[in-house]
Amino acid sequence: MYEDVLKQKLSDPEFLLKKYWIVQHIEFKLQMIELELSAKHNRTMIQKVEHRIKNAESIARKLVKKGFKITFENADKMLNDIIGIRVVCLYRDDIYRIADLLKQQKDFTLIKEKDYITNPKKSGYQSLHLIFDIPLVYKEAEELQRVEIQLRTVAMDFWAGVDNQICYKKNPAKMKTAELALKNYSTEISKMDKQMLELRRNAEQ
Ligand code: 0O2
Repeated sequence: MYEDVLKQKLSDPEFLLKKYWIVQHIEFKLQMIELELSAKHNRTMIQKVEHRIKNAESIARKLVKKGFKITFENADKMLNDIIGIRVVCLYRDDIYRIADLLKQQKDFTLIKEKDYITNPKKSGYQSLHLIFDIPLVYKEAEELQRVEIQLRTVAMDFWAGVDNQICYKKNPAKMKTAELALKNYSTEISKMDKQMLELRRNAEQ
């Protein structure tokens, strides 16, 4: 019942258009960032950019998990990641270069930063999460849109993709062996990311 109302409001064309407007705005900023950084460092920085607008089922699940009633108002106010953007690059240091330039954007207000690279989650998940408020201006009106940008290396992205299919949000009782293996692979991936970075730095000398 609640979910039907939520679904209906989330599929409203004006609601969706505003979300995609912001996605495009961020993607253009990322293209500018790529231009600036690739010119400066003489190599490609951003390997891949993905976006998704969170669907009604996922929103409802997250609201319940956070202890909120399943309403459109709660979804809009309480969740940071209805608009999600993922930026994937080759090296750990590039993540922070891109993040710094995102934080310098005059129209982006940083709400929260979660560095799961320096402090990986218990699962082994690694990424840098930046949560921004970004204004959307139409005629006289200005409204803020909340966005989560996840930045990670190709290796971290590979790990998160496998974890997503096998463990994340799955029945914990059945997951013990896979969880343990993934936790170990997360440490291996972190080592490999550091070795790849070293390789690049040596090649640059
Ligand atoms: P989906 O389906 O990817 O959208 P916040 O309210 O911002 O303080 P939040 O969003 O509750 O905190 O938590 P968190 O832990 O920062 O997670 C945000 C997102 O990171 C998740 O969104 C996932 O996309 C990703 N993530 C976090 N932990 C893991 C993990 O252990 N494994 C994988 N594969 N991804 C993870 P959603 O909404 O949970 O999922």
